[in-house]
Amino acid sequence: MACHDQDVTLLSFWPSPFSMRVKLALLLKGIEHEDLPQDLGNKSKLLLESNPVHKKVPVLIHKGKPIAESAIIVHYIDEVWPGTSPLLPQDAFLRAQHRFWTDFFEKKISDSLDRFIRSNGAAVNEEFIQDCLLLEGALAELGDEEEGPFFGGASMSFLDVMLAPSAVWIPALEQVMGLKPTSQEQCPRLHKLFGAVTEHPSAKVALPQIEKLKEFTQARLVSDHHVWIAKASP
Ligand SMILES: N[C@@H](CCC(=O)N[C@@H](CS)C(=O)NCC(=O)O)C(=O)O
Repeated sequence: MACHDQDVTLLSFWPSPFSMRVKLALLLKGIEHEDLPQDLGNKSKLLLESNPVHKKVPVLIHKGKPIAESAIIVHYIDEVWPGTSPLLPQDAFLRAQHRFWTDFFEKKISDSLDRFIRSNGAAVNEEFIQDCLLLEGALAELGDEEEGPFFGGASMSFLDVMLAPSAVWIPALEQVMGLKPTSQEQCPRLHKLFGAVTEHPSAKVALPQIEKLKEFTQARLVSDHHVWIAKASP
């Protein structure tokens, strides 16, 4: 059931994987919100005032108070609107595992993808493959395959929300820039998870179509790959 009158605004940018995470968490929780797409090439006063430290999206403004950084925002959403099934596990050890693998994803996998893009597809991605294999191991250990494809089993958990944008970004980078991701044989569970993400009703709304991301990536490559994120408009 949707939560109304919550006074929630999301400052976002549609290709941003970090914005996608927050949008997905809001949709999973049924939280009514206003989405204000931002022009990152010409940052609004609202964005600069709401995130004066990093000046980046996403920012969630709840009752006039801004919160920045996607993982912190999703955590906040889960605390304020726990609902019947919180995104973070009840068990403290499992919660720590979700934070650990989120941190791992940011520092290793997300960083590899970023370097790949910034080097115009030239960076060797053997490290990326090894890191995906480690994540596959974590999914085999933490996610109950009989319950469902996600780290959270049948439903998306915190870590699934953190990883979800990769379900559209990795294929887009593969098809436009020649990224070589892991095969289905190497990472069967991750492939299943990303497949389930693309089929999930909330993710279908929160994440853009792969085709749209491909067009975005292609256009940025043609203009200037060094500033391709900053120059884009929604
Ligand atoms: N660690 C941040 C990363 C946010 C981020 O990098 N946002 C990008 C869009 S994908 C941005 O706003 N870039 C504008 C800029 O760097 O000036 C998070 O998790 O929210």
